[in-house]
Amino acid sequence: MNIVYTPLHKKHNPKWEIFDEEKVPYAEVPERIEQIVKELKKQGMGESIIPPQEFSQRYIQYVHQQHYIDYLQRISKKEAKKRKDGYFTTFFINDLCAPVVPPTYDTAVASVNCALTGARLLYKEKLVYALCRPPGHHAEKNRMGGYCYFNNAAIAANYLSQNGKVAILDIDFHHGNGTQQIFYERADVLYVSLHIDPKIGFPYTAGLADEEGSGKGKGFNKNFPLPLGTNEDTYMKTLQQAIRLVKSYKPTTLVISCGFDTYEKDPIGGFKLSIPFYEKMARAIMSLDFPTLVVQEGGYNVDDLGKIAYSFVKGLEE
Ligand code: Q9C
Ligand code: ZN
Repeated sequence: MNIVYTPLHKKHNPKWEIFDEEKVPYAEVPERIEQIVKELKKQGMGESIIPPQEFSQRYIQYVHQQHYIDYLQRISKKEAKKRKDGYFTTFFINDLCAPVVPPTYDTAVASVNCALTGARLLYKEKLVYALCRPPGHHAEKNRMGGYCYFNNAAIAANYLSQNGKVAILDIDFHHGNGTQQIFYERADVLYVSLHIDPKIGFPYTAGLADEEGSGKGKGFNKNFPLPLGTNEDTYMKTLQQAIRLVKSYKPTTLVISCGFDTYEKDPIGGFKLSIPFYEKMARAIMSLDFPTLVVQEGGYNVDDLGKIAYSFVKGLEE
C-alpha cells in the first residue's frame, strides 16, 4: 500500500471556528495527520510514504467554479493576512467552520494533490491511502464549510471517472454534503454515505434518506442517516447494506471518504465505535475487491487517531 503525505498541511492552522455564535477552539488541527504518520512509521510503514505530485489546476476546475477558486486564493493571499483569527468570509461559504488563514489556499491545493496522486497511482496499485488535510467532503462546487475548502475525494473521483464508473463510500461521521452536491445529477459516480442524522448533527442541511439524486443521477445517491449513539452492531449492518449497493453498481474504482470521527471518544462525534472495529470495517470494505483510494476526512481525537488509522490500515491490507 502507498501512503501519500506532505508536511505542507501544517501551515494551515486556524485557532478558532464559530459555532452557534460561539468561538470554539479549532478541532481540525495539524497534529491529526502528524499522529497518524507517526504511528504508521512506528509500525514499519515509513517506506510506503511518498510525497504528492503537482497537478494542473484544471482538475480542481472540473469540480469547483473558477470564481470560487480565485476568491479563495485572493482572500488567502490578501484579506486573511490582516486577521489574527483567520478570515471568516461572507461569500462562498456554508457555515463559520472554515476560517481562511494566509496558507489556506496553498495547503488546500497540496491536499488535492495528495488525493490526485493517489488516484493516478491506482492505475498500477490496488490500494492507496491519501493523508489529505485540510479535509474535503463538505466543500461544494462554490462553497467552503466544515473545515473543508476543496473537495479532495470528489476531485479524485472525477479524475478516476475518465476511466469508468466510480463509487464513493463516505464513512465520516458527518454527511458529505459537498460530494453529494457535486455528483447529484451524475450516474457515472455513485455516492453512498453513512452519517449522523442531519436532523440532529452537522451539516444539518443535507444527508436525509430521501435525497436520491436527480435527473440522470436519480438513484445514484444513497444516504444512511444514523442516530446519535449508534453502536458497532447497527453500524456494521448498515455498512453491509452500503457495501451491497457499491457491489451491484460494479464500479471500476472505489474512493473511501474516510473519517475517524465515528470513534467512541471523538470530541465532536457521537457514535460508539472502538479502535479494533476499524479493522473489521476495512476488511468488510476490502471484500469488494476494487482498486481503492482512501482519502482522509475527519477524526479529532488526536491522542487515539494513530491507533485508529493503524487498525483501519490492518484491515485494508489483509
Ligand atoms: N464544536 C469534518 O469532519 N463543527 N468536518 C462542529 C464542533 C463543524 C466536521 C462543531 C464540524 C465539521 C470533515
Ligand atoms: Zn466529519
